[in-house]
Amino acid sequence: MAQAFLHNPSPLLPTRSAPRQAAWNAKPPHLAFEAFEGLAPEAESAAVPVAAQALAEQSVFDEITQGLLQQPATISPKFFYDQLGSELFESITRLPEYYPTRTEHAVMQQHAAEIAAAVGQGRTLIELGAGNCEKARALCRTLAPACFVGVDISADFLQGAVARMREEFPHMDVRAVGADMTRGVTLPADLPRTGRLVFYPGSSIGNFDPPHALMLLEQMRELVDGEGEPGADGGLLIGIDLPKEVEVLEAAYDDAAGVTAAFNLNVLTHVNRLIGSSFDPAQWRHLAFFNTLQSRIEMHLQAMSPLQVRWPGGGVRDFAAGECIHTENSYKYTLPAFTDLLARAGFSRARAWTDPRGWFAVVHAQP
Ligand code: AVJ
Repeated sequence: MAQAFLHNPSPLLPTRSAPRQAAWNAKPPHLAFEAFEGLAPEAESAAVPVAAQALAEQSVFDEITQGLLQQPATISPKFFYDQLGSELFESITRLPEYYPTRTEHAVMQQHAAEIAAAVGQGRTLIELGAGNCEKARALCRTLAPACFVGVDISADFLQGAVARMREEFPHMDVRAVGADMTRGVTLPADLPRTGRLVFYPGSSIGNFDPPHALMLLEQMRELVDGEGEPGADGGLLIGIDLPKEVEVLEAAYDDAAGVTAAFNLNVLTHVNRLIGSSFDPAQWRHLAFFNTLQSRIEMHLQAMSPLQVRWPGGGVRDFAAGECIHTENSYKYTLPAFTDLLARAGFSRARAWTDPRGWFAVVHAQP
């Protein structure tokens, strides 16, 4: 069964022991094979009950209000994606400054034949954070999977996208799962356990700090292992945004047209709807910068004057002028750092494709 992770109180224990044979690099750098060995002794993965799939209202209220009371205040980036937020994110992906989506697309196009050969045909394709399913649509044309499962926190947005997938691929078994990945994904019980390909594009893994990214990758490894099915022969295809010039990174998260600012500020409107709080987005401004030490873009909302935010049940938070709410991290991993994380999550084989500038990588990993 899928495990809950962000709420897992136990230490992050690697769950794999047996080192696999390394497949050494015999390709030019932009087609690099990454190889690694098993790193850790056998350890029991902590058994945590599967969390409810639906966004339980009480837990959303608790999660958001706890974040607002922290020092500094935080709002999880998963709350960006209401209907408008999902649409604003779609607009971001078309901005001239926002290179990740189109670079990932170019990498997938450029190396389509090799990627298809590596991952295999007729699979059960499971896309996490599927959104508009645009990337899966392109992948389905080359991979002809037997089954497609779109998983996204924005269930309504996903329904429309999945309906369009059914139209384009009438012979494919198409499913939609509305789920908050950070609480564990429960797939339909009748889903094949062998030949699964988990697809996690867009460098969304970068939204999690490395310990949480490790837990997510472990959960993905569980899913591709067919949740314990012997000979499951599964894989993971994942997009990774790589470190690059700070100017390029910062422009991508602070575009001239202000779409990213609108996207960031929209989280306040969404939070007002979710918990009944009193945020006035006009009192806040968008901040984005690269934190070099942590190799991450940080997005914040900064109060432009002293203000107070209230919510039902007597909740209140005062903000001084200039005080910030931290809304997002977007980690940029080097390929060696990321393949190390994959290895610790139990993926012993990985192969990466990148663009000529080395801005973005698509990685195929197998247990
Ligand atoms: C969807 C997490 C990949 O971090 O680049 C885009 C979200 N935030 N602009 C990213 C985002 C601001 C995006 N991910």
